[in-house]
Amino acid sequence: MYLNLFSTLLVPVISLHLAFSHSSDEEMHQDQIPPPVQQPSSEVIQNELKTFFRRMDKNLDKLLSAEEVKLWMQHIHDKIINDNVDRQWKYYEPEVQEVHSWFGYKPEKMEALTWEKYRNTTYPQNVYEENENETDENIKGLRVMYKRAERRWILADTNNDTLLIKQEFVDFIHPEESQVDKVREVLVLEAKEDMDSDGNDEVSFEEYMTHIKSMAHEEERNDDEWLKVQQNHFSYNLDKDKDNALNFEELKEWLIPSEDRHESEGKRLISLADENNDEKLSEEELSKGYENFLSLLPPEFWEKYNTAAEYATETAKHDEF
Ligand SMILES: *[C@@H]1O[C@H](CO)[C@@H](O)[C@H](O)[C@H]1NC(C)=O
Ligand SMILES: *[C@@H]1O[C@H](CO)[C@@H](O)[C@H](O)[C@H]1NC(C)=O
Ligand SMILES: *[C@@H]1O[C@H](CO)[C@@H](O)[C@H](O)[C@H]1NC(C)=O
Ligand SMILES: [Ca+2]
Ligand SMILES: [Ca+2]
Ligand SMILES: [Ca+2]
Repeated sequence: MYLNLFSTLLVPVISLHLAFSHSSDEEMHQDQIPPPVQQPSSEVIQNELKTFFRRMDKNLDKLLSAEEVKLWMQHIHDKIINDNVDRQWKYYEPEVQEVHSWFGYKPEKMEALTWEKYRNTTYPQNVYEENENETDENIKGLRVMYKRAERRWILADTNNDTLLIKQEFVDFIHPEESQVDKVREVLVLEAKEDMDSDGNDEVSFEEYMTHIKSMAHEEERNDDEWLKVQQNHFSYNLDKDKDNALNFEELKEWLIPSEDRHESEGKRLISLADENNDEKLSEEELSKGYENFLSLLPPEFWEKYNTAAEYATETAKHDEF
């Protein structure tokens, strides 16, 4: 459940997918997101990790503590979020206009984005101009996303002026980062809508398994051991009141854990490679267990490889014609 590293970087900058790249589905299944098409070699990764080891090791004791790993993960995470918001904000070309700030009485000149411009730029016209007789399944699917976007927009628009300034746009794109409980909860609503197929406002065990299987790889779906792990996770960790269904609160605790995810993830990462059990990582331990630490590498590192992969895909596409 750590950051959405690969999916954030893999998809083209300007796509619906990216605008919703923190949709609950991906939040839940990040470990199943495929790595970049063009994988860097293990030597390259190990070297890169060594460089960052020195930057992570704040107190220069040549060991990484859980706290140091946590701070680094926060740093990488913030960078990914900020880069993503910057890119999208630029793409939508917000216009400078007079905006009422929260504190001042006078309007300020600021960049702001209107819903109409966002909508027109993101969706085809037949998505937002309702036609009750629409038969195209693709359009129907986009309408669901459109409605969600509308709901997010209203929640993110803190001063209710229908415009989003950049600060509000962060909540729109990344509700999970919001300081506002109501904004974060929109992810729970979206997940519930995805999974609750009988519409009784809860996610039953069957609905949960159907969803988890639909997100999994073929081999996993047919692996009894894997199924057992998912079932146990539901029963022992998620379904707190043991009524065999997930209510809103249970879904919320799953999707937006109240504990500091960087902190628990830092401890977990260390435990994966801590051979001498001192609860710290040496450079050697990091290097040996490098496969566990891909998420510690910054976005620029992966971008290099994705750009190459995208180029290859583009070239292949052109070759078809
Ligand atoms: C958005 O598209 C509609 C047509 O669907 C058009 O009438 C309107 O002027 C457009 N607005 C902007 C801001 O582009
Ligand atoms: C949708 O279909 C109904 C019945 O076929 C028809 O009466 C109605 O005018 C149609 N609506 C639109 C917007 O095309
Ligand atoms: C905006 O609207 C919401 C919901 O109607 C309300 O709770 C909130 O206080 C409003 N905020 C401002 C700044 O008017
Ligand atoms: Ca606003
Ligand atoms: Ca249900
Ligand atoms: Ca329950």
